[in-house]
Amino acid sequence: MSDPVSSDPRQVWPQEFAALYRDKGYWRGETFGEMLRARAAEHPDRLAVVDATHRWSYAELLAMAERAAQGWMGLGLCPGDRVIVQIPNVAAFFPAVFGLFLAGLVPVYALPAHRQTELAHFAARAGAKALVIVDRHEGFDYRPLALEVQAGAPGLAHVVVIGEPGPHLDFDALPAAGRPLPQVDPASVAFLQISGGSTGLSKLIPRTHDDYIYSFRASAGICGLGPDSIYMAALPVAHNFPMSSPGVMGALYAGARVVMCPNPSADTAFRLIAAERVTITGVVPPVALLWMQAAAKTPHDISSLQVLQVGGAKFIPEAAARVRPTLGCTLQQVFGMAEGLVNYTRLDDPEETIIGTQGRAISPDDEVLVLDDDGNPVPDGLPGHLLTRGPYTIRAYHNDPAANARSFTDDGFYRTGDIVKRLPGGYLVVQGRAGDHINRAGEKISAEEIEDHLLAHQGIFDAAVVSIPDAFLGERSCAFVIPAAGATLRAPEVKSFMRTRGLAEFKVPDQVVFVDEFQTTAVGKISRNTLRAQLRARFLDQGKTP
Ligand code: OOB
Repeated sequence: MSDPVSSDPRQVWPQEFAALYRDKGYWRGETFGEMLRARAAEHPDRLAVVDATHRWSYAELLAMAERAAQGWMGLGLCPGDRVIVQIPNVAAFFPAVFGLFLAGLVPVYALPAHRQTELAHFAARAGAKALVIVDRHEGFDYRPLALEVQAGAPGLAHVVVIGEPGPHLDFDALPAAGRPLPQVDPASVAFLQISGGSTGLSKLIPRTHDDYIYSFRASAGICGLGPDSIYMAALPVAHNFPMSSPGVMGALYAGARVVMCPNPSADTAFRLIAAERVTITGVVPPVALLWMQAAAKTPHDISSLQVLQVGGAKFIPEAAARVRPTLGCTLQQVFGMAEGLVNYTRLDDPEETIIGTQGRAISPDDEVLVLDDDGNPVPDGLPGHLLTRGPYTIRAYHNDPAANARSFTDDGFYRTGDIVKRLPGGYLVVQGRAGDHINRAGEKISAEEIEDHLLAHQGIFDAAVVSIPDAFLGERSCAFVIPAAGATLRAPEVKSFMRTRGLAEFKVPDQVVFVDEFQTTAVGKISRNTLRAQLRARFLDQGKTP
């Protein structure tokens, strides 16, 4: 018997909510495996997934996923077991992941950028039994990394490689279990996704078949996906945005075609848009800025693109207004979070709504509260804290009581940490964040996590990491460092040290500023949040530039 995915009773929706969401037809008792089976039965020969070297129909994808499911079970994995999936934007993502779903196994989606420290944390927190990787991608070899991870994670019994396996197991050669596939409960946790979060290490987000399928089925409708749509995944597919808003899963639900783009550079993406006649894709604001710049000079015909979705971080109205003139397509702003709630501007909204807001929620039963610091509702048009509850927003993180106590109210609302204004009609305008994380080009970095790594340096007495506005990235990270007595430190040394910590490269501070002390006006101890706010203000007052 495998241990349960979660023992936290808060993780499941209270009975009355589950009944409501089923009655309203949001939760339809469908699983990921059944979804793929249904599409393969309806249109077996239609192309489902394409990358540089593969073109697979729905029937082929299902056959490969069924074979993979047998392979996963053949390893001795049991329904409910967690498997870390670190696969970049390649077609092979789908047979591997749908194989896990069919076998009742639970993917834990890591980003290609994650390294030993992050993967070890996921392995421990999820109790993962296996890790699946590709051999190499974009010049990086994932096999030595997997060895390192395995060395520090005793429960991680298997590493499976798509491609040349090296010292690990070959995905294509896993022996079949030869048993029937299990029945999978649609109310069970289908996968765990990674939260950026403000405090400490990433939290794991448990999403059920029922709730997640609702979110991307409804998203596919809102984003106008049909069988003729061609969706390109330009951001790493492990992210909730390209996964489900409507993302690759919404596209497969709609019987559309998915194109896997290995990186979001304008050259790679435009080449694929032209070659595959892509109709819709989603990017973060810095990528949108690069694409708008590149569009004038590109040799590629990108006129098939009908919708460019932009989300993950604030897209300023001045940039938003340039999407249609430069790229010739409709902008859709997407404001979402891996914990659940996703807002979209609608494709037929007036231009000023598309440019000036971050959209409105997917579901009529998304409960959206905008509250002041004391928890009282604020009138429309004024900023407040965004809290939410609904048919696809989690009620708790996986195996993390402390984070749950902080992030959820007693009546099950998720405290998003975002400051928003609500406009009539439910449209939201994001104003900023209450918490301390850095939203660096859509990647969320916890200040606390980075500070903990900095403090591991012997030459550092204290450190505080803050976000600094950045014209391109939206925000960049700045580490204020007090050197230890007698230590002589330079910024490159601090950055090199951070690179030895086994972290995703995007977590290395963009800037390091040395200070003698953290000037504080308050007496005694002040909270880290206050300290960071003071440092940010001091930095901005001085008008420092990188
Ligand atoms: C998406 O998901 P996460 O989990 O990586 O990050 C969520 C946070 C939000 O709480 C907010 O702080 C920020 O990212 N955010 C935005 C935004 N979209 C996300 N801030 C301003 N404007 C936007 N449009 O980032 C995500 C998940 C699903 C769909 C889209 C984005």
